[in-house]
Amino acid sequence: MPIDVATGLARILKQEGVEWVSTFPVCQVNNALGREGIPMIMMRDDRYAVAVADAYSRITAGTKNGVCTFQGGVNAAGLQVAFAGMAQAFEDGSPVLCITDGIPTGATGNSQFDVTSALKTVTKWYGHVDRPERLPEYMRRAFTMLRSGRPGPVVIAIPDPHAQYDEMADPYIPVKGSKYAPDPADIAGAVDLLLKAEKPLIYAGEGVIYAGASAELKEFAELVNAPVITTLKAKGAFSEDHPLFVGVRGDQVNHYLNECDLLFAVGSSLSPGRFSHGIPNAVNKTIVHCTIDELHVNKTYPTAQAVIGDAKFTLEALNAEVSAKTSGNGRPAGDVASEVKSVRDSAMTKYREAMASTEKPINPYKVYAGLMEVLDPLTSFVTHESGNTRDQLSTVYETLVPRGFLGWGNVSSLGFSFAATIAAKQAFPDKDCVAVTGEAGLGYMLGQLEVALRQNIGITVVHVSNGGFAGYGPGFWGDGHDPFTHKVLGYDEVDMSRVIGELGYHTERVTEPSEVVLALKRAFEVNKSGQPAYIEFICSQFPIYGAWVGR
Ligand SMILES: Cc1ncc(C[n+]2csc(CCOP(=O)(O)OP(=O)(O)O)c2C)c(N)n1
Ligand SMILES: [Mg+2]
Repeated sequence: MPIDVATGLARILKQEGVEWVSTFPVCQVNNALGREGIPMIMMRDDRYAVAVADAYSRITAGTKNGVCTFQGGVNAAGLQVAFAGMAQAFEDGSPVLCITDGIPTGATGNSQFDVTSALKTVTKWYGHVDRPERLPEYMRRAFTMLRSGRPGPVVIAIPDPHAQYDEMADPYIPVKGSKYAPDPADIAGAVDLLLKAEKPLIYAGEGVIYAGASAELKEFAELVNAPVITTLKAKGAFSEDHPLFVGVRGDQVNHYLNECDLLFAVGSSLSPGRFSHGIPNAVNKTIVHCTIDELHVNKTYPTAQAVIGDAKFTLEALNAEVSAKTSGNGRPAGDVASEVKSVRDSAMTKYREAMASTEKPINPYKVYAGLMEVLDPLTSFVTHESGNTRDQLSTVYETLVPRGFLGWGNVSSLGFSFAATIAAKQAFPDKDCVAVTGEAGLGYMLGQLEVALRQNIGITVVHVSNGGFAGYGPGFWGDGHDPFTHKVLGYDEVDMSRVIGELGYHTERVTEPSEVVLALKRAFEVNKSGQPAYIEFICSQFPIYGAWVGR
């Protein structure tokens, strides 16, 4: 049967279980998606089209693949804006499928922006479907890349959506991703080092979440009786009410990163970046590095023992090896958990005080305490923005399950939280989904707010409204680091709750600390009927949070 490429693509997406696609027009395959009955969530710009699909892939830990479409080809305006979203997905390793128009044969080389070379810098794989009959082959390869190895974005470019091919010549069969288990000799080496160590520390990364290995991580931590820290992106990989959980950041994390003699990393690239820890005094520590990709082994620090493979297979093998070498007893218990508790309690004291604050303007930690009081950690989704909401929530917000909180950003591109809550509501329609933002993130998402109304997506945007970029300008914390660029019109000049209320959101402007919990409850109540909410909390600038540990 002859079929056009765009229709073939739509059918393949359905075969692969794709339930919806995020987009910003025009992309030449969109009409076929519509005709084939694939719902489209139309965002209001191309970066957000990518970001929603990207977030969906993250939130579902790659068990589903977010898919987006945007304009490309000879008029690559959409693609140039979408580029920012792809760069972010590539930076954070998100398995999102991006579909765009390809440059037709005979039209290459006419524009200044070189699509092919640009896309190769932000993708795991770039597939330009140069002949219509190659569509099934390219889609098989795309889904193989999305579901195997280190996650990352994949682009499919379609130069001619109307070109015909024979659908039955190479019938499409959905592909399965593959995982690999580590070398048993590396597992033995890792466990030998671990059992020799006096103060091991487990450093868990997002690979644990992608591998669905939280249960295996818990078993491992308990068996070897070692404290656990998680990266920002892995927040929730290890239940934060567990007695061996140290934290994501803050003085207690500093304490353990400094005093450990062996750092046992699982599912992390161990890259010291802007929003992650360095390993202090690394030359005097033993580093065991369990990762899916050799790219990260021996990066920055010498790796004493690398273990390359899927985090779940790795942890299963580690658990078996530790049990075998310790007659099933694991490492002796000692008083690790009680030490974790006391180090953690003393580090958390100042934040717990801020969470109980009754001062006005409202202390931002009071808002986070309200979220923790109102939300059920098992049936809610919270995410941060770039700025203090990231730094503060990742210091104090207690997460009990993977993706109960989405931490994001090796570098964190402002505005992503709105995309993340839109995606979260698709992944978990029954969960309360909340984005917590400051002024800057809100500015990015303003143009997108209409989407939640149009699509009846009942999410809540919590705005920590403090009139500027906190800590950038002067205050009780000192001079600030960007004193020339920190002020925006604040709550005294603009009432954002009225602005956004006019759009049709349920909005409130909260000045009283005693109203925090009640306002949040009202927001989550209206969300149930599909109405989005925006709550503006009039807050102080309070740039206090747990630090990242330096090298
Ligand atoms: C795309 C992008 N550009 C620039 C930045 C740098 N940046 C990070 S946070 C921030 C300002 C945050 O201020 P606000 O949103 O008011 O949050 P607050 O810290 O005051 O709660 C800026 C400019 C960024 N993270 N992402
Ligand atoms: Mg602010």
